[in-house]
Amino acid sequence: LHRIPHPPRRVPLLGDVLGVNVRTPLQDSMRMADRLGPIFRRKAFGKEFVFVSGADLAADLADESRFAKHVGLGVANLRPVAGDGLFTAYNHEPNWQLAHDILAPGFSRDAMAGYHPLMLDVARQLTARWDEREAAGDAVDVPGDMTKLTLETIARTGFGHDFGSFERAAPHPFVTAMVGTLSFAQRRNVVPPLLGPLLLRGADRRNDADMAYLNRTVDEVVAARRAAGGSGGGQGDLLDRMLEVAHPDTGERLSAENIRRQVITFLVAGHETTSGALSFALHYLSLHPDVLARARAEVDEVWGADGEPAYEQVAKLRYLRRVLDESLRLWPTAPGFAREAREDTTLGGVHPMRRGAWALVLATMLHRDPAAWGENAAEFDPDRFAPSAVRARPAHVFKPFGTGARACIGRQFALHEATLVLGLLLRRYDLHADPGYRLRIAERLTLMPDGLTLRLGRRAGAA
Ligand code: MNH
Repeated sequence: LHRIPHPPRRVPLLGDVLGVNVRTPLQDSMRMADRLGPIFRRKAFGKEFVFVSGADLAADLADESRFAKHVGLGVANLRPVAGDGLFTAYNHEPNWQLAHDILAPGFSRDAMAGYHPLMLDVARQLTARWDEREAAGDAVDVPGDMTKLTLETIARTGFGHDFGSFERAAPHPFVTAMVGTLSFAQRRNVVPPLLGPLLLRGADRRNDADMAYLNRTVDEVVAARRAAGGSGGGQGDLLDRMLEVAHPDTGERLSAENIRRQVITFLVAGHETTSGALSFALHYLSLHPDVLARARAEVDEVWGADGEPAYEQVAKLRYLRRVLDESLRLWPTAPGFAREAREDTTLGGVHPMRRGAWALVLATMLHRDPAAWGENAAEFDPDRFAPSAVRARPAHVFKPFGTGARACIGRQFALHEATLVLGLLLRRYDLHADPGYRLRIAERLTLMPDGLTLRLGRRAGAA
């Protein structure tokens, strides 16, 4: 460890707490990475945490033969909510492989094509709302509306459930409870374990109430499906798979308790990060009229000026996909992931790691490493994702969806949904940024552009 730099002034017992803000642990770490380089450590309450932000070291951590996902920090703090659900399961827990094998076909091409009409329905609820806003001359609350959209999308495609988000002025209580548990899990990282009971007492009680609300909500969704005896759609959604499908080799099924964990996992993991990705993309589009014009010209060309896009027409929006990738590069909405050594090994040929030792990859900084992205890495430029530019870069430098066997299972789902929605919005509206807005990042394990609003114009003649 002594080879790894750390901040200069350390406080006895507490560690590297100087200049640390409990609301922005990630942005604090980003500043430390700027000062301390591609690998550094932070000490908190007697424990050392190693952060990796350099492209070479992150690429080494992507070696699946020597490293695996580590369930630590924020992810570990979510265990009380998500238990051994896919996202929070330890690698050795049998329910990970079982659930992975049962649910993976729910993200196949065929499955996605089946979700497409439902995604369109939800997107049309959004444009109906935005039409009203536009007509009234009101700005739209971008993260708020994107969260409505993505929550409805995962709830309806995955679970046949309608939260009625667009019929409400305030966020659905499920969202409030979820944000509460995510923020609580983040805060537990920055509060000393011994003081936790004292400092978090009120918050603890609120968190218990939030978790109880989440459990109650998913129990109702599952009970409704059991009572209906399956979705009856023939297609089979994620919930049908959880309830009815046995493992192809072992014949084993998910337990009722594990299904509860999976439903919470998918309702949360399936919308929060996509909402942020859409919000950041809209922010950058509103600031880059040239990029917006090019993306919109592509939509007009591939989709035409009206009519609903078919499933296959979404992936054809190549340039719009680059806009999304570039937004996820600058602000990967799941901003980091942890990797542990499977055996004693040496990271990057320099740093010895014992079996089980782990490091957190700061995706936000990996995505800005000048060695991989050039000196202008902080600038928004979707052409970085043109095929020739991608080929010219080393592997493993773009990781918004994590890496290896435990990478995001919902990646295609998120990309399809986000590209579809951005295409529909660009075709229909002009986007006007608030000239006074400066990007602020809200952290609650995931990232969101805080307070982002846009004014809309209706584009003549476009659906
Ligand atoms: Mn998703 C894992 C990012 C959308 C469901 N997701 C991960 C990981 C990252 C991630 C990073 C790996 C975390 C780790 O290594 O500890 N996910 C995203 C982003 C988006 C996203 C940036 C949107 C943009 N995720 C989605 C969607 C779903 C989903 C949509 C579901 C419909 N994600 C998951 C699940 C896992 C996961 C489930 C855990 C997979 C596993 O460990 O097997």
